[in-house]
Amino acid sequence: EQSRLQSVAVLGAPFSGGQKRSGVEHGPKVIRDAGLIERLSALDSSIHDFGDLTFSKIENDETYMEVNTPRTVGAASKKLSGAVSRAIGAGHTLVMLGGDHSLAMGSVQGHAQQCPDLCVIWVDAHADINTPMTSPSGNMHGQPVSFMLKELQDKVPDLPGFGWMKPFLTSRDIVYIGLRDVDPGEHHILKNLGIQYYSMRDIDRLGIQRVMEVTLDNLIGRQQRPIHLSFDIDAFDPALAPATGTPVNGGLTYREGIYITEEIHNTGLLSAMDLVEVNPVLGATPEAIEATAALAVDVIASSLGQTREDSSIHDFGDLTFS
Ligand code: HAR
Ligand code: MN
Ligand code: MN
Ligand code: MN
Repeated sequence: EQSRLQSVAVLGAPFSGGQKRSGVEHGPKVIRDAGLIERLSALDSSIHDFGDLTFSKIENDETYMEVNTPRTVGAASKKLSGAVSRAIGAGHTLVMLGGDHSLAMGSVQGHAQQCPDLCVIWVDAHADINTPMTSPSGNMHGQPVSFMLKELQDKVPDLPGFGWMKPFLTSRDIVYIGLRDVDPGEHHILKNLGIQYYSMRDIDRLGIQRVMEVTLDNLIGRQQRPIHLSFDIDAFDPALAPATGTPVNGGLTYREGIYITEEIHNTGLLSAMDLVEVNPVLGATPEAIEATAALAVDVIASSLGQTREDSSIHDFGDLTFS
């Protein structure tokens, strides 16, 4: 009997155009420097490092309907989408290293090109579901989900740079975990569309075990389908992940975060993931930067099968009973 080896593709997206704080484009480098590839190589899968995408500068990218740098963000996500679609099409499980969270438009859309029935688990302090009209900042990293949802089609204007992007997800295909900083317009959308979310308060009430049980039951209880995990490092408490652009107090503990990823791995359905918003420039000390990057590595390794119970596979053969 031949065991099928899972094949994992790692793709860096050094992009910061979805928000205003520079440094998040160095995320892929610091996550790799924290030993990502070595750690993944110890797992039962084959690792293909696809390196980093390069994004070209777009001149005169004026604000459009109060959205900042739409052409830059649109072009970056379009490029990422193509690369993700090719990697998934070639049979890999895809790991995207951001970069800011606007990139999820590209990664989820590219994934959906190959897997139209996918579902999304969005782990984040923020809902990232502002439309250009509800956004308080104009930053596109706070808006990616609104561009994906079919139900919001009429609420999202055609932006320059986004001709390639048509909504492909319904509000029943996504669940949020970790929310604690949701804008009024976002809250209105979540309630209106009946989108399922588990805030930090819900995790306090239910416990992370129950939250994952209900999340997975709702997304894959009736039909098995590919999972896209979009993990924003700011879901964690800032004490654990200080090097990020928009930290919010009261976040996930280490154990809650790792429990989420272990449960997702155990479904056997993880097809692609994003790890975004690691910004080394915003770490106060080298230790703060290293801790954030090491945490990102733990999240990815755990999503791909690293366990807290057994660090390696040992075949002890069979006992014999006389
Ligand atoms: N909701 C705010 C906005 O739209 C802040 C979004 C922030 N950031 C992220 N994404 N890191 O999760 O501007
Ligand atoms: Mn986010
Ligand atoms: Mn966030
Ligand atoms: Mn496994």
